[in-house]
Amino acid sequence: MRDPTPKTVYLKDYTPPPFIVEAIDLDIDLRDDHARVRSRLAIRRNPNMRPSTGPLVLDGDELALESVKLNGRPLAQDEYRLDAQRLIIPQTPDALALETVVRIHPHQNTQLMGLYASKDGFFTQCEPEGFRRITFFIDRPDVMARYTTTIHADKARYPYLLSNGNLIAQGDEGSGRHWARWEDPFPKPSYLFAMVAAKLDRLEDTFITRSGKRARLQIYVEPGKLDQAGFAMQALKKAMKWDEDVFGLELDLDQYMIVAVGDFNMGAMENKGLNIFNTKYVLARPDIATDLDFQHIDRVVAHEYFHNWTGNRVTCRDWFQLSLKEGLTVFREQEFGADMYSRPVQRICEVRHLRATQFPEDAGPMAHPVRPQSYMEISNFYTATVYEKGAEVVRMIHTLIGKENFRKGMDLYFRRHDGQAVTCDDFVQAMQDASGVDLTQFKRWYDQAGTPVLDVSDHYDPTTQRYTLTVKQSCPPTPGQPEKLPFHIPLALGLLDRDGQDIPLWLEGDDAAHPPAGDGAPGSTTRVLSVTQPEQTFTFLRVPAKPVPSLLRGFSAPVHVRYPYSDQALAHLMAHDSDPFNRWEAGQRMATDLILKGIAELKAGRDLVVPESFVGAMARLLKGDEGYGPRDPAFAAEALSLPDENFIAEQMEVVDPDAIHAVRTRLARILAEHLRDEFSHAYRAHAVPGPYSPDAASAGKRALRNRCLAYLAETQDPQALRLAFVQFETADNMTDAMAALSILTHFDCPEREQALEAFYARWKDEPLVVDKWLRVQATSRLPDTLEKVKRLTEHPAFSIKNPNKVYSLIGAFSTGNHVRFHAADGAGYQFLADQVIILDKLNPQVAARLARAFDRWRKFDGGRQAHARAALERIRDTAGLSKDVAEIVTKALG
Ligand code: 0A1
Ligand code: ZN
Repeated sequence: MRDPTPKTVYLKDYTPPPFIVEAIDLDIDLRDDHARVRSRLAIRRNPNMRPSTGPLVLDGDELALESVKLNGRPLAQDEYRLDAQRLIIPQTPDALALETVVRIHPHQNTQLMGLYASKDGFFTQCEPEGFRRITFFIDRPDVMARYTTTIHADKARYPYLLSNGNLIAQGDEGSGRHWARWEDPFPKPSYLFAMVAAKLDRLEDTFITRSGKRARLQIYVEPGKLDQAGFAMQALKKAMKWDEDVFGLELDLDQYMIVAVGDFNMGAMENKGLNIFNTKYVLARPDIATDLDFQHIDRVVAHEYFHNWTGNRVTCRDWFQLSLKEGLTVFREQEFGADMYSRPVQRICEVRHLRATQFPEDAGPMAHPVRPQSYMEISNFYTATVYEKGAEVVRMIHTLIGKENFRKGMDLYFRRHDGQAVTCDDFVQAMQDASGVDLTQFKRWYDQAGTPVLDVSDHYDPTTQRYTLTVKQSCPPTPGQPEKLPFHIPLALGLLDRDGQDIPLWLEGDDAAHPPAGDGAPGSTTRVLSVTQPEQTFTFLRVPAKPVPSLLRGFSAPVHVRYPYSDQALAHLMAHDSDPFNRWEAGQRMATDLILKGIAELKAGRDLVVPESFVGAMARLLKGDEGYGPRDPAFAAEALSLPDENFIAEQMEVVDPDAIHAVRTRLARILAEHLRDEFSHAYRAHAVPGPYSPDAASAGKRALRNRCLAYLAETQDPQALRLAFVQFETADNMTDAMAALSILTHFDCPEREQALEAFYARWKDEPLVVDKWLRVQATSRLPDTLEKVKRLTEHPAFSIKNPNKVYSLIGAFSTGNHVRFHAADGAGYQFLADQVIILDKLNPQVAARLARAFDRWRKFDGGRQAHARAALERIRDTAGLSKDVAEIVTKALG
């Protein structure tokens, strides 16, 4: 675990493996305080690498080697070398059978990588480099082997013994123990290996694939929680059907298992046929899970299922290609989400998330391309850039070549690469070959970091009725990349006339006979411009009057757009744009401008001025066009949400967290006071009758209603707080209870403590609900929040060994409570440093994730910078620091 000199690994140094493993026969014997792992590997020199004479090098981490045999003969100590990370055998034949026996200690495995013990049994996590913590192996994704796995364990304590593929034999073996043998018919990289030995309850179902194959579906959960597994099972079946319908992709297994575990570093893992999930993305019941939790379960179950093709059947050649599977799978998950829920609202939430996580990452010390060029610790690169920006890159290909060509490209990709470990270039090549669209310049998105900026200006000539847009692109420098070449950016846009109608778009140079693949046809009202030059002009013909441009419709590229919109133009877009994303975007721009102006005013000692146009636009959102009530409450809820404090911070040269907080809160209060009647009317009008259902329409109403409640509370009128408390007490579902509770936690009122206490008393035995209780306190805006958070680290509800608890309390405080984490006295930074140092000894991966909260420290004033630097240096100088955390803090300080 401790690596004294963390080395940097470079993409340019990639070479194919000198040896490959064709088959592995694993035998895992689980005992009370250790496990004994025997592995038999069928190895041969890589035929593509001849002539080759190098040693055989196997990866291993925290393995106690008991014996090693080559072709059946025990090796003498001078026939191999062992160091902290490797087993090296200098002399080997070209083909060999290697048998090793090692001891490991799953109960002491607090990293949760490899094989570890949790409450109900034993579980594994091998991506990216955990398999080497189970046995010696060539632990890289381009080494694909056939697995046979035998597990032995106590029968009463661990009745289920599971691994990848099919159960081929099982039996009892005396002393109350039993065994089971699994065989996976598909060769796979080691990161997709999984095993479970546990006492669990099982939910079963079947799915008939479109070619008529019957598959067994199983979800395993903690005993007693079967009533929380049903929604995930439905999600799985929806995802299976969707992948058949949309991509023609069928399940290739007889049995598909999902196992939920409470101790897990990430969300979930796509191990072949045996997904292992964080309980957070499986367990749900209306009284314990919110609408958003249900939605996340739908999406994460789908994401892992989609990996069976994009990730497992076609995998990554090396970890630099991680976005090959993650960007593509997130894109597929997003499309699934759009088809299951409201497409515009899903898109809004995705972009909000991208801007909150990926844009700051791309502007900070950890900025890296979608395909990174180097890393110290690969676990640090499961990032918003690889996942979310990677999905945007796939989406841009979809936009540029069009839906049909994209499908052809996917088909070609599988035809060419099924069963292989490939690169992002192979994916783009398939898309290019299937569509005939040249993607050479487009590929820069994979190699250049940073968020491009589009500076747009326009000119209208009434005499010729020509409207000209000038688009300049630039991209700020990022670590190691001072200069950028121009990107190929799909810029979707429309033009609105004075009545808010879309104008048909005729571009100068249109070739009606050969319209570009992904573009709307000439004369359509949304066109996709290919921006490829540093500066480019586009001229629209037959434009009857000066239009308002609706730029970057649907957020067609992950860029910043700068255009000098007037307030009237934004109000016009908010009211009329046929693109719902841009209707939302216009409101967010208006609110952001207003808050930034308000911050300047505050510094000059003046109060915030809220123009009537803004209040009016918000009122219209609440009332809708026809009578009372918006047409789409879910959309209205999003459009009524003010931009987050983090987002506003990113727009400032030097961040002033106190001013941001003061002005944003003031704006909310002014709106609440002006629109009190509208909010209370909408609150009452959107009550959802009947039994709870997490469907999109009901969830949308609840979202709007709870947004109204939050505004009403901003008035600090005791009646409004009372209303929140009544909702908290009477809610029959977690969405409404949690919304009310989180509102109350921001106000120093008696209801706050009463509600928090009642909530804990009721839910202290449901770990996922306790997580919510911790999170809601960690994100309170009250000034004493840090003190409360510190006290909560001592509370029996908290455990630093459980990642969900750590993310809910410490993570939520440091990334979800901008004003309190960035307190001027540096107390927030000191607290986080303390926690990172403690956690690094137990779980470096999670510690490194927490440390990312320091990323943007250089954007703050000198005083805060000094505190942050001291905290980072203290972490850096800690003896025995993991390379995970070392990479984050050295880059932050660098
Ligand atoms: N491949 C998983 C993500 C994942 C990565 C690492 C993990 O453990 C450290 C766990 C899961 C996914 O994209 O769903
Ligand atoms: Zn994934």
